[in-house]
Amino acid sequence: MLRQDTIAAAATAFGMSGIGIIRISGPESLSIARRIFKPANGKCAWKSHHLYHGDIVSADGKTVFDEVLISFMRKPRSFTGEDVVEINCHGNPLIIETILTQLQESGCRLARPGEFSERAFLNNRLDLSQAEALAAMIYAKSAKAYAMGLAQLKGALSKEIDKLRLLLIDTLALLETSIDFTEDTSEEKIPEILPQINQMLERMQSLLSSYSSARVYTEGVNVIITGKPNVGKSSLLNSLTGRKKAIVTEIPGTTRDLISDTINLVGIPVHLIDTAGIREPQNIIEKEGISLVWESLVDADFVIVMLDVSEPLTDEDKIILEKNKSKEIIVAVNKIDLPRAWETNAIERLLPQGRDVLEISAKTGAGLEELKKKIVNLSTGSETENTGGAMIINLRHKLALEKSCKNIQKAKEDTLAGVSAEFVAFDLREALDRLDEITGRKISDEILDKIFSSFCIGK
Ligand SMILES: Nc1nc2c(ncn2[C@@H]2O[C@H](COP(=O)(O)OP(=O)(O)O)[C@@H](O)[C@H]2O)c(=O)[nH]1
Ligand SMILES: [Mg+2]
Repeated sequence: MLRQDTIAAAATAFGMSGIGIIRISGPESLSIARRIFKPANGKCAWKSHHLYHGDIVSADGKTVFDEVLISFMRKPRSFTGEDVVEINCHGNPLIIETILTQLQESGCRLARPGEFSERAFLNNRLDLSQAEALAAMIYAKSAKAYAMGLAQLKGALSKEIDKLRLLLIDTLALLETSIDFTEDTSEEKIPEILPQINQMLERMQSLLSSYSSARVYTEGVNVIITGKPNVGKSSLLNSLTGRKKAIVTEIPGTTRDLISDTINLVGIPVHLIDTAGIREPQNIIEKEGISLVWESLVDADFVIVMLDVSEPLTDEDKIILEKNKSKEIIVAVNKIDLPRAWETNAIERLLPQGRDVLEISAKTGAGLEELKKKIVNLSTGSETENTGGAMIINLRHKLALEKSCKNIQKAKEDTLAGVSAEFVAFDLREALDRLDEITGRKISDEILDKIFSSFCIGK
């Protein structure tokens, strides 16, 4: 891959701000910067990692475009590992556009999305999982997701993968000696590799199990609010979010579309989805609305089934409880501010074992704190095992690790079945390749392109 050209892009978001930063990387960074930068005091020593004050000017020096601070970071001590110049200009897209145009006229090419990170990776400044961690941090929607990205950037995952890699290489080495020196395969004796294999499997499985708990913080959980019409589903959505997103009326069947809004509960993005009330539909619109509910239930991490305590229970309530029996549910008995038509023990036998019932009022807010706590508890139910701070927060990593784990599992079965060492070694080598995809030690250009092109420009 030819990487001789010099690239430039805005590193800060498009919009008005105090300052905006333009990043330039490549062998010509400094000479290009010299052409368009006029130091305030007439000269500039361009010492590495120093900040200089001056103007960005046209090539003939006659037009001033902005007053800036500029810095030069000599390779390899820069983000990309190449010569890098950063211009701190004023944060207006018009100014940034103008400076980028000047840079292009002076020999820079506009960077593709993720190209700075890609160069950092190709110059061994970061491994692939760390480059992806940067993206995860930038897109993090909660403090916890951000912290997990940071841990990965600092190498928590890379270290764990490296440990697994060394174990694999040691095991392969053991196997390979037996392959090399045994001529007569009938006498081949597979060395004792099961302890290593078991250790690897154990580490991999706990790493894999971290994914579902990490996902709770990175992507959040989908919580569907369901129940028959008029039990207060839309009111609950509005009370929990503090916004008036869903229309609330006393007319049953008001909500038809799925209405969703996200709240942050102790770092977990909780996507609440209000739905049409479930009953025998009265018209085609309501019918469509109700079929949307059944479809959305498939994607639900869990379900809040709402009941109205001020009205007698009906078959509709029972059907809804019955249909959600196999799911993680929270039963919320609403309208406790009104006189009761039934007592909570009336529904206990309708529920699966161990499900408790929360009493709330979407109107007064009673019980909503307990409801939030319950949502958090259910979301974080599958707590992480101890993986030394390493977590899998990225689907690509999870899939690669799963494949690697499968290969090792196969190697284990073959070992136990007394299959020839060569076959076992083959599986272990496959497992190693999958691990190397995570850190990018061994990965196709095509996959690399795909990963980096999903990053934003200027990263
Ligand atoms: N008193 C009382 N009324 C409620 C409560 N929750 C909802 N309501 C009323 O019940 C009716 C139906 O509420 P809505 O949220 O539209 O129910 P949905 O059809 O399940 O979405 C409205 O008139 C609400 O004001 C509550 O906790 N207490
Ligand atoms: Mg509604």
